Amino acid sequence: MGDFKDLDFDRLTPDEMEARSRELFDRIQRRRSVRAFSDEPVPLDVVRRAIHAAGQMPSGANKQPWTFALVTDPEVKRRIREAAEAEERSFYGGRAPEDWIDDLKPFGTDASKSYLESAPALIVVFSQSQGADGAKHYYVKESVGLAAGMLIAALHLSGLATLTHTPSPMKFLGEVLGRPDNERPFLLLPVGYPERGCQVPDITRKPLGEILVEY
Ligand code: IYR
Repeated sequence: MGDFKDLDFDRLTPDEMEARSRELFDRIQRRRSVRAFSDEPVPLDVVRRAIHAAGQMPSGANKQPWTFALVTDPEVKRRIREAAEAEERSFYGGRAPEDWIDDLKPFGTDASKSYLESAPALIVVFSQSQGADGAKHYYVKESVGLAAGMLIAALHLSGLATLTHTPSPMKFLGEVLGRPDNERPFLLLPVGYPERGCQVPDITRKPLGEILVEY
């Protein structure tokens, strides 16, 4: 057995719990994916801290099977945009099944991805199928999904907008960024401020009664 230490845990009063949970919900409820980014620079230490927060998530056997690539270099962003748009052109130009294209209509998306250059930062989340030394990793997708969710929440709560962008296939991201063979692209996250007058699709989330079953 490994070493153990005392748990650091704040026991809140019921009133504090109620107030905190309401505040968090009110803030997180307002998060929306943004596709029109201002090119205004963002405080990169805030972005780095959000990545650090993402890295606090639980993972299979605490292997922490994630790598976060923070891209601000305009030339690297341009290369990512070019490669992503090539994939998206083939997706929208015939590779995607008709019902998928229909499901995307409310979002007004197309193969043009100018936000990959206008957003001041891109974060590429990589999952590690195994350690750099060949060590076994467990529940990799689940672990990286947890970290990605925290990253999005942390950026939102820090005052930054994001988009979860998943060009398919995403293999080019590992190539452009020169990542090692044990890493697979999981998510591409443009980060920045919304463009002035930014519009978002008028969609809603399911009410609690539709997503919760209690026993
Ligand atoms: N990757 C494409 C298509 C796309 C797919 C889903 I599922 C979305 O929720 C949104 C877009 C694109 O980014 O345009």
